Amino acid sequence: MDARAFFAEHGWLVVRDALPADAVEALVQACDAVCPPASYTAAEPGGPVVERIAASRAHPVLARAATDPTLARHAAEALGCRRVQLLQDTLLIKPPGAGRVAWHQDDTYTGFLEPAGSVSVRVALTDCTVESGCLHVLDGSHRWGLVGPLSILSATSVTDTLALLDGAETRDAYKNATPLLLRKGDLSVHHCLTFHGSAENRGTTARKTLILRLFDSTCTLVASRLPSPAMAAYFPTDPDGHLSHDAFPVAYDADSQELTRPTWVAESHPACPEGTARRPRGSSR
Ligand SMILES: O=C(O)CCC(=O)C(=O)O
Repeated sequence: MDARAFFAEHGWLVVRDALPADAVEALVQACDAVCPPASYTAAEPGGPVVERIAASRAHPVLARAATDPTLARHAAEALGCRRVQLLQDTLLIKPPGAGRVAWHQDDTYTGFLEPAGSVSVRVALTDCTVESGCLHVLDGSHRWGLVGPLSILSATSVTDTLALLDGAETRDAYKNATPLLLRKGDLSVHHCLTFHGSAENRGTTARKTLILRLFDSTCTLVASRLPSPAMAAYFPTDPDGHLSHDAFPVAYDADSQELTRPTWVAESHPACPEGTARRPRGSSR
């Protein structure tokens, strides 16, 4: 089964060895420069997950990776579209002891795009095991539609929307949770309607992940779903409602992209430690 067919059926996929080893090392160094390990080694049990939103603004290697076509191509293939744009990039670090990320669908937070045509591409910067609190997905849940209300640009924490299903349905769903076991350098892709969450890191080392949220360029903005008309200024569109390429850069275009080895490998890595966000206990967004 090819990647597109697998994704259409399951709502997630895994790509092994998605990047060359030196590219992965460059990302790890960039991650550690932006979020120095000394700043999060002492998490108490159930403590916060560290999240640095828009880390690409803090480091050139992360900036290049955020729109790297060799990564974004997996989003386009999964979605079955020609072109994808970057919505957001995030570094997520789960130090030893850090707590769970509640079951949710990303569309709860990104549902200002219509149709629901975005994915998260998650690059493993460390091995991701059950012990280190890897992501779990509910296979096929992207076909359930959105569960619960939208919570766009207003949420301070991730709400467990799986709990909104009928009790028996929720219990059955948990039984089918699939752990996405990744080795360093692998990546996973999940659909914005796929239920996912992660458990506490019971290991002794931090789990580090680079997350790129990418959307099909044919999606349009539903400005009425933004919290206020003023917010539309942050989501410039063309006359047809497609988000602008200046604000949301094209990361992969099947019609114009030549795939090459990532150009950001082996660059210098200046430290830029300020502004690290922490998810409160139970996770936030
Ligand atoms: O990696 C995790 O633990 C959670 C990630 C997540 O919620 C997401 O990628 O949307």
